[in-house]
Amino acid sequence: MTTPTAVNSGRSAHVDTFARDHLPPRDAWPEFLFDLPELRYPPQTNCAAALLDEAVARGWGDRPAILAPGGTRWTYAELLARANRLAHVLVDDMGLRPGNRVLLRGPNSPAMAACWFAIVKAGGIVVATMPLLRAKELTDIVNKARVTHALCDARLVDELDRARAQCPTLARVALFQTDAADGVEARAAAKPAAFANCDTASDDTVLIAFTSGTTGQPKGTMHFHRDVLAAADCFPKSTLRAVPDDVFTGSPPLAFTFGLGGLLLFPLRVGASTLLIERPSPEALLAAIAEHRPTVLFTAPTSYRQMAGQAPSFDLSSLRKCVSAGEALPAATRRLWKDATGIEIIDGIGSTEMLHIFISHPDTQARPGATGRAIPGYVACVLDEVGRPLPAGRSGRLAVKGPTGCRYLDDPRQANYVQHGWNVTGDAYRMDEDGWFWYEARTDDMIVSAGYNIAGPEVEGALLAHPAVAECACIAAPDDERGAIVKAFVVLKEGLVPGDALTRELQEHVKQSIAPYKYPRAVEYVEGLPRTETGKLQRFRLRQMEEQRAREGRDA
Ligand code: 3UK
Repeated sequence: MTTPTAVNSGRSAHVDTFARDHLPPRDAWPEFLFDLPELRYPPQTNCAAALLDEAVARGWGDRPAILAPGGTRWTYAELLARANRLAHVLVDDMGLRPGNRVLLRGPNSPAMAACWFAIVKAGGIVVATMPLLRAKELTDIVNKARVTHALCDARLVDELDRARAQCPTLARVALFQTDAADGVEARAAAKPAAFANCDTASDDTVLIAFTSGTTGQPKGTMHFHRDVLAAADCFPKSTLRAVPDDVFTGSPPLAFTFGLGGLLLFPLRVGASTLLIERPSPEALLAAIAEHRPTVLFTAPTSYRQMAGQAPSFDLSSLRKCVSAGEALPAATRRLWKDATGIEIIDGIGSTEMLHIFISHPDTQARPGATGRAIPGYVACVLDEVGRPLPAGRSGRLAVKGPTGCRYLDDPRQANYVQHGWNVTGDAYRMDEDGWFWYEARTDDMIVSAGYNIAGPEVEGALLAHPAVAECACIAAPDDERGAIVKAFVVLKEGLVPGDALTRELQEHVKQSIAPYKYPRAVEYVEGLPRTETGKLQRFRLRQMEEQRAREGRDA
């Protein structure tokens, strides 16, 4: 369906119309903003051509594009040739038709990056999955997106094999990172280095990204070729201010749009390079930074916190810019990283629905505890219960609009995320007089105790500033008298022993730092906290555990 007034509508190249047929109805889309002239892409746009072929045409062919520990160093021209050969494998050998969905599965690696571009060049739709997903989760995704093809890292094929019996649409699977004769690399070697890119419309779907970490059926978010370029033309240019000599690195998987943008699209859009690390634990990341000297780092708040402790043993002097997203960045973590490296972290909130970051700040201006302001290209506000914008200072639901936005694949939850043309992220925020946004909590993580609204992350922020606390999570625990109380789950720093005296000290510390009524009335010491593969704290798991305990307590 193309409406004559729609911006950027082109001729679809999709012969397989599944994606177009399962977009939400037009009136359920958010409003899109294309005020910045650089965001008006030609009606026929293939984002892989824009990112790779055009980069080489621009004269960047000999610049480094993809790096990996172990010595891989591909130039833009080499990456282009590899992606082209792989695109031939997909089209000539595997029968890929424009609009088909291709599962892409592997840890961050040069081969994974080349496969991503190959799928896009051939007009396929990338459905990338986190390396740790199991057969059940893969099955749900394959069936929801009616995936027809898969490119899978040979080391991760077992779970995919287990899923296949329940995946009737998935007809063709090929493996990469293998020497096998029927592997992708061997087949690609016999193909030409040139490929005629699929002439996609700027509003053809190019990726379906599944959301991570919450309960319920996974939601697929659909993004167009133009969305990918818009994400790459907003945050990296206006806020990160990346330059061609930058070398990016970090931890988020390419299957998470935070990682796809930060570790692939953004560096290539500005002519920079990216160092892809397969197992980016805090230690591995620190070692890779010391050895390969990247300048831009993308990772999550907990990773910064863990790395800060070990930073003195590594040479991190190459780093210029550090981006944090995925969860709120506690002021204490911002401080630790600055003390360890001298660098002011760039916080940014993004979401799978919005594709990437929409509220952030340059490293030259930071307000500890605040996420930032709407970045150029986006507008944001705080809405009340009925969808009216609230004045500065009032807390409510964060809402945003810009060149990217939420389009769920065939999902009634579209009406939750998109209201009155706004994308409503599910976060409780406050905006100040200067347009800075202050994070409070996920709307469902708000703690209501004796009639007070308490944001768990604020209490966590206070606890994290205590020297004994390594990590913590604050949730609502059922309480007969108050409805709920704030309960803190605390992981202590190595060598420290829990006890009542410490609990009283932590409680006192919170009362001294924020409004006393917010202090955790219960503290439980734990060895670790439940997190998603993308590093997000799963507070709902702790909440469910407490609710279960309360039920058992009543039954006993
Ligand atoms: C939370 C934050 C406070 C917030 C993401 C950057 O995280 C990403 O996508 P998801 O779909 O989750 C979205 C939700 O995560 N969040 C993310 N960043 C922040 N909360 N401060 C932050 N800086 O609840 C949001 O609604 O997994 C992040 C780029 C791409 C992404 N997909």
